[in-house]
Amino acid sequence: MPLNYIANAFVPSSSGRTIPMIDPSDGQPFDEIQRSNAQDIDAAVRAARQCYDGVWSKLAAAERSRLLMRLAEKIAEHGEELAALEQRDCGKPTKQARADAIALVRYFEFYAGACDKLHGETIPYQNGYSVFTWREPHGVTGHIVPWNYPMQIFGRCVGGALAAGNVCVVKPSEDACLSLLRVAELAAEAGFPAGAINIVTGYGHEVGDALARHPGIDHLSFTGSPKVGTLIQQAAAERHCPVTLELGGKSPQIVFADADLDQAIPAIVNAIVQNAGQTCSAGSRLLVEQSIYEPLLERLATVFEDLRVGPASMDLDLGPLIRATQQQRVWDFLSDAHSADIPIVAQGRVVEEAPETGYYQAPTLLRDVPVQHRLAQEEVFGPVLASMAFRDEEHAVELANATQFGLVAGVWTRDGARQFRMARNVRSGQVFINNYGAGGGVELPFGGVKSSGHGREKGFEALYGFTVLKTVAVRHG
Ligand code: TXE
Repeated sequence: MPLNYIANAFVPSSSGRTIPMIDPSDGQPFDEIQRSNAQDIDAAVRAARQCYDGVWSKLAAAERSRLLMRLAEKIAEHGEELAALEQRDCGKPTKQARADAIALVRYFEFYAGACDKLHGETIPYQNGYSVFTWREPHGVTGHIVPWNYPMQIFGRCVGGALAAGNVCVVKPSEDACLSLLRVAELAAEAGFPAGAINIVTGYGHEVGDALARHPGIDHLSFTGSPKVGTLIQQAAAERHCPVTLELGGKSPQIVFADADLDQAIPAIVNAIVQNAGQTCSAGSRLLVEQSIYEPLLERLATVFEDLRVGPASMDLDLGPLIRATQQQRVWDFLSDAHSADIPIVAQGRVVEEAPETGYYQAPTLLRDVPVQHRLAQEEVFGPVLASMAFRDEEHAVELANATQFGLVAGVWTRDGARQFRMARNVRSGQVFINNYGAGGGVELPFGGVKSSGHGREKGFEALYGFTVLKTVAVRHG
């Protein structure tokens, strides 16, 4: 049975309680994890602090860099094993689970290279002074990770935090945490000192809340729902702890009449079916210029009808959703669509081999979704694409910006001037022109505006969030 990982050792929770792990492909329990409590979080924070004060803060940046690179190599050696763990936990098709393991390697490679390049500045000031800045780590950082991409989200937040000189306490999702417990063990094998990476499993309202409130945590990063993001921000505000929040989106794919549809169509489909639509950056709204609305929907319908959903191990276009409540959530959205007479253009198919007890959902293409309907406003987190037509560029921008979210936008047009205008006028953290997601590169800063959150992870930019700037002014003579 998987235990917590604190100070380079597997330890049971002091609660003596466990949570069953459910395989989304058949809805059956296959293991149990620790149902930890505030006491376990406290033990992890203490171990982290001891590591920071005793060893980690004294390491040269180049030494941290070597450790991160050794961990990247270990992850690469164990890529298949990690992918298999995450596949069972999350119900991911094999190719997705493998891609996530490769991304985790890339995060640690990238951040290994960044450790010794985090420079401060010198600032011209009055004669007789030397003024400069240092980028110092926060100390002990807390990370609350969701279930949709455990390895990738761990890589982007823990990789960045360690590179910037912090030590970490991680609370993975109660729905998917096995790969991360194994990565922590691999880190010890790579030479990470005890307490640098600690993992405590359990429910969000118990152990996640305890982590967010712990006075020994100097910075929090959270990826999850806007509702819980608000709770985390409130808990952190009580003690003025800095927070990075990534809270999902309702991201538009905006297709103009001059777009290269051969390029756009596979990207539009992939952006809503990848990971069964359970992706923060899913392209879940399709905005199409009126003159190509009907032909584009016709072509998309053909692709949707060919999509196949089934058990993770069959490696089809889509695996199951994570759990029964997520499946119910998607059904509720579709039932609301039905009540509002929103037409279904096309649906994929759940294969016969899929056990009835698994959490499957056929990908669904909807048309003429009214802009104020919840299907055009709220994150479904399932394979449901809501499409609507726009009149002109101004109308496209108005629709794109008409939600509380602002994470990603895809723009498809050959018109160079319009590409720049759209990039400027759409309110979101990322705009992708004639592509969607740019292959998910770890080098690209990522984060939201509006209710999609604040702060940036990924890329070099993340390191600024995982550090605090200290200004030093020296008066000579
Ligand atoms: O998220 P939660 P859920 C969105 C998506 C999804 C919805 C609900 O729309 O349908 O959220 O998913 C921990 N204090 N996203 O319920 O609850 C929890 O244990 C501290 C978008 O799974 O936000 C888990 O580790 N922590 C998203 C993490 O928060 C708490 C990814 C996320 O769980 C807590 C996931 C509390 N009170 C869901 N309650 C994205 N941006 O990619 C829960 N947690």
